[in-house]
Amino acid sequence: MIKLLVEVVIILTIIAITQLVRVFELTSELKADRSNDVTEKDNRMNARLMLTFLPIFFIFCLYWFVKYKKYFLPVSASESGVLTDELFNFNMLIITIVFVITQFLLFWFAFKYYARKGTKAYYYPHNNKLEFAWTVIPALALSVIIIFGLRVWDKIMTPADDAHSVVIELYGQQFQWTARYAGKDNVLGRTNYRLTDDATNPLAMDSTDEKGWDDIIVRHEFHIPVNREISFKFRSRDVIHSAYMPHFRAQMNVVPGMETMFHFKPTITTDQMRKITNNPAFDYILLCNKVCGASHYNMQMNIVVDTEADYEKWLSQQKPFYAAKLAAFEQSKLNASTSIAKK
Ligand SMILES: [Cu+2]
Repeated sequence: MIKLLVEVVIILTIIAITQLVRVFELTSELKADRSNDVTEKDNRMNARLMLTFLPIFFIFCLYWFVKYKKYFLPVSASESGVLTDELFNFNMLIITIVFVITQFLLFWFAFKYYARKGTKAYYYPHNNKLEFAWTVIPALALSVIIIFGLRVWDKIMTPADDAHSVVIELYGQQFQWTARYAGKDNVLGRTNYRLTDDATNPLAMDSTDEKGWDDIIVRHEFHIPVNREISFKFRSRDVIHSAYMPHFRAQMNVVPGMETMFHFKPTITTDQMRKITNNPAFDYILLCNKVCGASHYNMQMNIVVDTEADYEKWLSQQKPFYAAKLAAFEQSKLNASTSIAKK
């Protein structure tokens, strides 16, 4: 009831104010008061202000661009990222040129054509040449952008050659990432979501698949070798996540019920990037870029890009998830071959 009364009061107040303004307008009209009319002097002043704002506006834009440049990403650390950057910069170049021209004209025209006594706006309804120009030029510019974009997309999204890549699965769940390496056979073992068990089988691996016995599960931080193609397979346990590795210009949706993929070749090791960015604490990072729940902001994992030797050393220190099964399997193979040799 109180809510309704408040609403009625608000509406009545608005009506009262409107009526008051109307009364004020009518009385000034009766008194032939012209103090509220826009004069040529006012127009001239506005025009000059427009001209003053023109350089101020461009200086303002430039200032913020330079001020926030430090928040830009450093150079791309992957081969395909360089292509993405080229595409992005090309788009930004076109946008900047159009922005400068249109903003300049906007302020300049407001200054040049302010209303003067005795002048009338020129009625100019149609011009074929102009119509042609502002249809064809943007169409050409868009075609170039789209063709350039499709070519880059094609190069980046062609499926990886898994046989010659390091195969890694990134598993997303609320709210953490887990990496699974394909192990010596470079093939990821089968999974089945029904087997998910946080304590014993967090990635829902199917233990009957031999290919999975050498798979390695890693949390908090994962390593990749420099200058090798890395083929990522993404899987989600619960909702849609998005694997985002900004320094490699890589992002892919991680969708429950289906496998998505992305591949890239890192070109700069973590140590090199620390020198480039002049930041000894720099780390590559994997983030979630889909708002996936309350702790989405904290869903991240460090990535270390190693030299080939460092990577092999790190990998040799990791234990396969089914280490015992693998050992037994290898032992049985060994026994079989020795028994064949004995025969
Ligand atoms: Cu997420």
